[in-house]
Amino acid sequence: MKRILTLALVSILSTSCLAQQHPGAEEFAAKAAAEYNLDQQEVLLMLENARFKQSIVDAISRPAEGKPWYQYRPIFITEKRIRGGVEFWRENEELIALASRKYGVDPQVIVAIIGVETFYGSITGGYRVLDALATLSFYYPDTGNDRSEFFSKELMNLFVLSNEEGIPVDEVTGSYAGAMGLGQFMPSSYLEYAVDLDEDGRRDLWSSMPDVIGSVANYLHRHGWEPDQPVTFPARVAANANMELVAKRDFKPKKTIAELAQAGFSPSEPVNNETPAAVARLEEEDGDHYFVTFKNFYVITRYNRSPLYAMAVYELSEAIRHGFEQ
Ligand SMILES: [Ca+2]
Repeated sequence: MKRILTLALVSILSTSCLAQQHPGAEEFAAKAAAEYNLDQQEVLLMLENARFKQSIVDAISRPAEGKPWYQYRPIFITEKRIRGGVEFWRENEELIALASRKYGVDPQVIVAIIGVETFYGSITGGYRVLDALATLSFYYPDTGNDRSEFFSKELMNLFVLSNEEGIPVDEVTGSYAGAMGLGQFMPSSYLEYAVDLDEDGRRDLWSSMPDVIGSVANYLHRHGWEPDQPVTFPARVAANANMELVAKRDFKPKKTIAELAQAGFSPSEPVNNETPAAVARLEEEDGDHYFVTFKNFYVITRYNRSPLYAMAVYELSEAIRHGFEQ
């Protein structure tokens, strides 16, 4: 009896220490119980196990997307990554064809996303997702853009995911931002878009290649991918073009090609006048370059908001397709 009391006391003491260690943890656990029907005490104990990581704070403070395009591009568009993509496609040809057909997504884009995210599974991130999400929920650095609420929701979804799918919260690894597996799915995306393509009864984005490939395809499909349609073309820009139409964060196509032409932006290839599009600007060493972007470009930005990311995925996908068809 005494031993049980002692254990209970240790548990209570460590729980109260935790509140000091992670500001907001008690509130988080209460919310987990009230809104998600999770075990409050279990969540608290798990959070106690979460470690603050300065390296995660440092990494989120200097994302690659802060670079100009001419410095960002060579990170992802390399001979090695193109060759790796062709090999990955050949190795998983039937699965990729199956997912492409089933979800209506061009195969080279499925390959390129996995290539940009994790180099086809060879770099999936060495952080515990629990540490990453707890650090970014409770200690988000002052970068002028506080995303702690976003990460707090993802931390909650990690507990939900663990509860629903039996994924061990304190073991799973991912990126410094908490993205998991070969396709780098955040917990909310895992819950919403992961699929069990190999039909073994569980969605496994770490070690089931069918589930990984199917889930990436399903993610793009659910965000509106249009198969066999263009992603982007370079734009010809008139001297008096209306630069206010250049998108910064939101690449949802809101103008027709005809309207953009009137505003001074025309795609380098013929496109139906009624097609919705947007305009992106990317910085090359010799100055700004402009692109007419379509629905599919927007869909890629659902994976990562940066137009640099979408352009890198697109360029890599085209280079891989070229290599694959040779
Ligand atoms: Ca499965």
